[in-house]
Amino acid sequence: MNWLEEITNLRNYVLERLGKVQDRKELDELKLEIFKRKGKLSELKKFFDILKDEEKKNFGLKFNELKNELERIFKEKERQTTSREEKFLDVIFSFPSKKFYLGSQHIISLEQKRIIEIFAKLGFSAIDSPEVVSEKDNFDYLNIPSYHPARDLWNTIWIKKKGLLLRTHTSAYQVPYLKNNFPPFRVIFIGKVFRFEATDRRHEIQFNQIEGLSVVKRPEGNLGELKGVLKEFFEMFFERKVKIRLRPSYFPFVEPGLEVDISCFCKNGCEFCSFTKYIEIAGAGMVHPDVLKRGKIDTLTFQGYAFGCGLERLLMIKYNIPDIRYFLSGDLRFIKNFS
Ligand code: FA5
Repeated sequence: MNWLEEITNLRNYVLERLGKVQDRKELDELKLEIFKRKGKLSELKKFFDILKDEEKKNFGLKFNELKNELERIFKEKERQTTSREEKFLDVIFSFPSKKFYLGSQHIISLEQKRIIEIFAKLGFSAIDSPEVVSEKDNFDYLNIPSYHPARDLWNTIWIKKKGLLLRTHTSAYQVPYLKNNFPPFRVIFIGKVFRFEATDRRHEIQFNQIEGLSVVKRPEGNLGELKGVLKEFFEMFFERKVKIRLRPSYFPFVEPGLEVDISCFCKNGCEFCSFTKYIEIAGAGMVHPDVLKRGKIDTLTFQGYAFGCGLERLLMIKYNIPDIRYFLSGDLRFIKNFS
C-alpha cells in the first residue's frame, strides 16, 4: 500500500468512527487511539524512513494536512460534547441551592381585606371606586365650588385633560354612587387618594382612605348609629377596647360635620397623641341634604351619614409605625414584618 492510500484510509477511518461516537468517554478513547505516541497517526511516520527524498516532501505536506484537520475535527467534537456533559458534571451537588423568595401581599392589601371583612360583619358592602375623577364629583357636587376656600384643604393633583383629577378623597364617589343606587344601602369605598403636599412622618402624597356611606329610612341611620358603627369597627380593627370622641368640625358635604378621635394606647400621653391621650382618626357627619339631592335621593324619607379615615394612620397606631413614608418605600426590611 502506498503512503497516499494509507493517509486517505486513516482519514476515512477517523471520520467514520467519529460519526458513531456517543459520548465524551468514547471520544477520548478514539482521540487516544489516533494521537498517542504509538497511535495510528504516528504509525504513518514510518514513511519518513522508507521514502526517497523527493517523495518525503510531498508525504510531509499531506501528513501535516491530515494531522491539522484531525486536530480541528476533534476540537469541534469536544466542544459539542462538553456543552452537554461537562455542564452536568459542573454541578456540585453539595452546594446550597439558589435562594428563592416567595412574594407576598403588601401590608396595605392585607389590611384592606381585613377591613372589608370587618365592615361586612357590620352590614356594609365594599364597592370599587375610580381613582381618576371629575372636578365635579370631587368638589362641586360636594358643596365645594371653585371659589370655595375649603378647596385649599385638598391640595389637588390635576390631570392635563380639563376637568379631571386624581381624587383627593374617597368622598368623590359619594354622588356617583347615590345617583346610581336606590336606598337603603350601607357601603364602603376603600382605595388610594392623592394630595399634592409636602411629606413628613404623618403625611404622604398618596395614601388610602376608607369611606363609609349609609343612607336609610329616617329616623334610622343617625349620628348615634354612626358612633356605634365606628366604635365597633375600631374595636374589631385594633382588637381592644376603644373610646370614641366626636368633636364638631367642618366639611362642606356633611351637616353637622365631625372630627372623630379615638383613645390613645398610651396611659399618660405619648408623641402619637401629642400628649392629649386622643388621636384624630377620621372625618364624619350626616350627609348634607344638597349632596343627597344631587344623588336624586328623597331627603324627606331618607337620611345618611358618611365617614372617611386614613388607612395608613390606622396602621401606624396599630403596629407602632413611626413614619408613614415606610409604606411606599419598597424597603423589604419593613414589608417583610407583615407578610
Ligand atoms: C377627608 O378627606 C374627608 N373626605 C373625610 C370625610 C368623609 C369627612 C366623609 C366627612 C364625611 P381629611 O382631609 O381630614 O378628610 O382626611 C381624612 C383622613 O385621611 C384624615 O383623618 C387622615 O387620617 C387621613 N389623611 C389626610 N391627609 C393625609 C396625608 N397627607 N397622609 C396620610 N393620611 C392623611
